[in-house]
Amino acid sequence: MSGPEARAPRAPARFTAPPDGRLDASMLEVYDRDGFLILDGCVPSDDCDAVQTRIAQLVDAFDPTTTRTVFSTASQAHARDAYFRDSGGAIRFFYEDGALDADGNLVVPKARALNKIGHALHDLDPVFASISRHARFAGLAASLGLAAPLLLQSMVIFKQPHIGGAVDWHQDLTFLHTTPPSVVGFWLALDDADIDNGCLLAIPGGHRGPLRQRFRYQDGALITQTLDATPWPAGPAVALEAPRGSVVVLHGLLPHASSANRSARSRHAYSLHLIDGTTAYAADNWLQRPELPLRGFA
Ligand SMILES: O=C(O)CCC(=O)C(=O)O
Repeated sequence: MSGPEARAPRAPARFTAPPDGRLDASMLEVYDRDGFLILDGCVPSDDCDAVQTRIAQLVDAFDPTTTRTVFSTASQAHARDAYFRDSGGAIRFFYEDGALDADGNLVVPKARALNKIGHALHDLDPVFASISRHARFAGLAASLGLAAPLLLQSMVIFKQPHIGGAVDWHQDLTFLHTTPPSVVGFWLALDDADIDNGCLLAIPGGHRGPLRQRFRYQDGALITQTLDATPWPAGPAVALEAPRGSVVVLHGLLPHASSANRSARSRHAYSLHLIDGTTAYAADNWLQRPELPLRGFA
């Protein structure tokens, strides 16, 4: 299928976030139907400010000469680098495609060069630990039926003005596989996200289709294995426009993507992925944390 821009948007259902994160029957019905839920006003502005201040501090302290790893869902070039492979239990910085020249030098200031920071902010940084373990997220996880929620992966996604690249269509279970499937994403808009600056796109109901791929280790290499070649559903995608503070809940089998940021505005987001500790986490998943045990909300 062609890139994320190829699909025409239409308006998705949206709700005002319940303060304790506990979803009511109508919200759960929409989540079951569409595979996503937009919860407006979920995280107060002060908390978004605290997260953005912390991001600025982390970027300020980051020495850009310590890594050259570009994160690209198109080339998957990052998969070859130990810097990426070991990032499940660390706080690592990944560049946007095009941010480095052929000699590996930055062609834009470092604050505009980053694609993302990941993948254990929620365990290793106090500000991210606090936002991630807020009661509203614990309530959400409980409502969604996670019997023993574990916070697995966290990312700051920058989607920089003008150069922020597209994220190709994917299902999160591809990357964070459990048996039975349990991964769920909480995606927090730290800036207003809309069609012009590369908001999330999703295919409503697409979570009822099969898992298409797995991104996993095989003989020491990270590979993308096709499990099922069923194309993504043909219907139009929806643009999950999200004002700052909204949280989009994403089912692990939901096909989603985002287009490039062609605007002059940033589109920062914080994405947190949880699994159910009662399921089996695949030993060949890319993300492994041998030295940092997974924790829940306690
Ligand atoms: O923020 C984006 O553009 C993509 C995020 C995503 O795919 C995710 O959080 O699962």
